[in-house]
Amino acid sequence: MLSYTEEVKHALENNLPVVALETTIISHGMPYPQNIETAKRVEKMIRANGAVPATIGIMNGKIKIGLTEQELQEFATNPSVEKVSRRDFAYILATGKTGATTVAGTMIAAGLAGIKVFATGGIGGVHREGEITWDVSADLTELAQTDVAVVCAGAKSILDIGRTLEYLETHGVPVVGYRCGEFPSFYSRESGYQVDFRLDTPEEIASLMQTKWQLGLKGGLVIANPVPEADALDHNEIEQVIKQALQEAKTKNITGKKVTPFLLEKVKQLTGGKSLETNISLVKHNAEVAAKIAAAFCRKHTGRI
Ligand code: PSU
Ligand code: MN
Repeated sequence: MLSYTEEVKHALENNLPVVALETTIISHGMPYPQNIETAKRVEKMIRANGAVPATIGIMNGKIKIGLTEQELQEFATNPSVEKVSRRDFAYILATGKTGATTVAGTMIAAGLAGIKVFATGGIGGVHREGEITWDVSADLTELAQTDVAVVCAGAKSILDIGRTLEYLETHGVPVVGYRCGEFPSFYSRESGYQVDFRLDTPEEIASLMQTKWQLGLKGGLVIANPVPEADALDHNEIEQVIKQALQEAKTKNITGKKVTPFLLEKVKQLTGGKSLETNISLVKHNAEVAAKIAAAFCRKHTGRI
């Protein structure tokens, strides 16, 4: 069921560093043409930092590990591409539909392919008022069970960050700050919450990953990498925008898997596109850091240190 591009196949067979990338961010997280431009630039960034990019999605009954340019284009432009989390995975695969994988969906595929590092924008989490709606992203339960390190810019404050971190603690998922002590909130470098552990080098992160998995402690790690200072948005300003977006989602009765894409699009509109620039910048930065971590993990793993 797994289908690899030549480049990814060669890298995996030769124990070279590989970084997984998701497709939901392309199909449901950004508008065209910025989505395809970003997808290509992110792949380039990973290659420039010594790793091979593997963008993951589902097509024609196959789990694609690595996409051709034409396939990337399909994810970027076809509005009928489904959003695939753990719940949807088998259905989309079995029916031959095209599915863009979320953080959870991409972790499942990366886990099957033996890819240990994954770069994304932000992880899903416990939504605000989640104690009433029970809207908790399957990204969190996936992090609890699948052995992949997820490099992200934290979680958006469309979520309840405090409860998201509590959930991760309960499930034994380490939240590591890469060169930061505060957990970032995607558009801004602040959230008011601390990370569990701060580490300052890719080598230290690779050591933590290796030790965790050698101990048989199943599950992922969150590697929080704040958006570059120059592209960060003001925390208070974005908070106002998010409140407005959440209000509109409530009025329009948006529920289930539509919630996150709806809020992302609203925030983009309300910031006049500024949030999209920030989004692109942080994804590229995450790709760079993920490539360095993948390279360090490979060196450790193969004893080439
Ligand atoms: N957060 C972002 N951008 C995104 C997503 C989250 O800042 O594109 C996407 C990711 O694919 C993530 C998914 O895994 O949304 C979470 O969706 P849900 O809350 O429905 O689990
Ligand atoms: Mn949800």
